[in-house]
Amino acid sequence: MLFEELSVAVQRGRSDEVVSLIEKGIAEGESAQDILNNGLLAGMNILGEKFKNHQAFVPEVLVAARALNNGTALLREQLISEGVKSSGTVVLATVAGDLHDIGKNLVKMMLEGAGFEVIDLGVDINTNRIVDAVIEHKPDILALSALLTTTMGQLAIVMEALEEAGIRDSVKVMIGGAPVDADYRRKIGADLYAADAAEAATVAKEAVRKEG
Ligand code: B1M
Repeated sequence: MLFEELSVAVQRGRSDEVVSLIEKGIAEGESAQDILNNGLLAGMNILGEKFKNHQAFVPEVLVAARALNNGTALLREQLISEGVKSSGTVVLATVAGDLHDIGKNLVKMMLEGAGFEVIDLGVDINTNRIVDAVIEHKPDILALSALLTTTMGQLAIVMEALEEAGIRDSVKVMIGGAPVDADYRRKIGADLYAADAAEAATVAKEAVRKEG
């Protein structure tokens, strides 16, 4: 019932309601993962289907995304509470031309939960800035998100730019986002792929452990 109410509140973009339902869920002992998956993301998936079928439009999706981000911010402490000491450094970005940040933000939380220090460059980040950030921060992992079929090609462009800058071998590149898969990772020569935020944390930890 609570999850259903949360899902509806997300779809309607009611931030205040989302926040109070999450507080209620936490008080009733629901786990942060269940609140996220069965309430917040379930609601966004329903709206996403409507968006696809032209039954919902950009302004509604934007308001829902804001409500969802407010909700995940509230769950943040709980989602990362199992965190351990620093596992390494990650530079994280959504690629150029792509404004989607909900998935990236979840990946950030899960990586922090796994003990990584995350430098989040934000959304719509051009290749030069990404390369500069790798040079500046020397991360163990460069994590890149792409949500559109029209922006996934940017991942390949970043790979080429890392090569050209002579820093390709200094960093493991992890990619993710709805249109991306393990085959695409192989195609562009990235090191790691994860299907969701929880897997991103597991894969990143494993990669750093092997390296160390
Ligand atoms: Co956009 N959009 N959108 N949108 N939007 C999608 C992605 C779309 C699938 C909707 C649809 O048609 N069904 C479609 C893409 C189609 C395609 O390319 N094949 C689409 C489109 C077309 C567009 C526009 C072009 C619409 C338009 O203007 N005509 C436009 C593009 C804007 C741009 O980026 N330049 C656009 C705009 C927007 C909004 C701004 C309105 C809003 C974004 C707001 C925001 O992010 N702050 C929005 C939203 C919210 C969506 C949907 C509804 C939801 C996306 C989302 O946040 N999902 C989406 C439909 C859908 O997915 N159901 C859609 C929840 C999130 C947790 O999942 O991001 O997949 P996701 O992240 C997952 C995994 O992918 C993975 O882990 C995450 C958590 O488990 N993951 C990684 C993500 N990054 C990872 C990185 C990793 C590892 C895993 O390692 C580094």
